[in-house]
Amino acid sequence: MRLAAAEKIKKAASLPDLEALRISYLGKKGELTAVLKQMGGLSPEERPAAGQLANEIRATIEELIAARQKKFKEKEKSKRLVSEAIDVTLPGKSSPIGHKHPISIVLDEVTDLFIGMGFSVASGPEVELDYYNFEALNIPPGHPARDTQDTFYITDKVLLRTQTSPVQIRYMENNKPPIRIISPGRVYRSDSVDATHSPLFHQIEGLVVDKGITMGDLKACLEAIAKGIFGGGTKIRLRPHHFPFTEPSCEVDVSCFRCGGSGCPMCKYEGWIEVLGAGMVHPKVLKNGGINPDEYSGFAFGVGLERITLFRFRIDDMRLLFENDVRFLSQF
Ligand code: 2NM
Repeated sequence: MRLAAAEKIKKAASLPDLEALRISYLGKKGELTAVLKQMGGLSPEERPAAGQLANEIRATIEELIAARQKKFKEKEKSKRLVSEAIDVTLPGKSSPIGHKHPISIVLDEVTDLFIGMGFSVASGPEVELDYYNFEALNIPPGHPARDTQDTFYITDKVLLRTQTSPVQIRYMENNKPPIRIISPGRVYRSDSVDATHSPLFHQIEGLVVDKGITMGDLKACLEAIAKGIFGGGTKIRLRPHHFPFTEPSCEVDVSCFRCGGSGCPMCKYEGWIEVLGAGMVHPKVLKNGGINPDEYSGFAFGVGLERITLFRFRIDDMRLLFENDVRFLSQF
């Protein structure tokens, strides 16, 4: 039996084969187990020798199986080491991390310029009350801006803000002068999409209120900002205009940053490019903000961020800023 078992164990081709052999000899119904069970039939003189032999055979079979098992396991392990090998010198898979959107780049630049001049940043709701968006800003009922053709109304009294000036009314209600804030954010107007319009765009508005603020302060402030954005050689020009919330009001042009003012296709040969609106805050608007117009005066301005971004990066179509095609955005 010992020889037969040794031969079979040598020929076993796998771990399960070995286990089957172990059971066939040493299991409950195994050959050797059967021999041991018959020992009771032997005479007392025969028993010790037979028992010793049986134990030796068991030990031999166990040893042989264990040795084969070890070989199989080693073989399996080296196979696994080969098949699971990792080349740690291969380059890793990189995850692209992207960068700021061009609108955010310009927003952060402009914000930094204002912060450098002592302004802080204020924000407020995009879903706004009619009162803060129009009434408090001295925009009377019937004014074209209030038309449902131009403004997204949610109810009679609730709308998507069309400018960020409501933030400034709210700020005046809650803060005493001196006030120096900018309010950047999304604004909404019922416009069709084209190269220069989008129903959602971004504005930065600014408000300064203190004793003795004049149009001279307005001009100096905006000139510094224009130089910061468009370069140190930039000049500004104020043209009379009308806004309901400022009096007097003006539009502000910057000297063309492409030709320097001599005239080119960029400025349509005018030498100047319109960039923002501004003015001295209307006394009624100050009053609506809880500020006494006999004691205080202020200037305010509003600028469209998309327009500035298009100029800044020489982009010719606003739609590119909203389509978010990575091939386009990755250029900035
Ligand atoms: C503009 C042009 C002129 C403006 C006015 C105010 C407020 F709330 F203080 F009255 N905020 N922003 C303003 C003034 C905005 O945008 C073209």
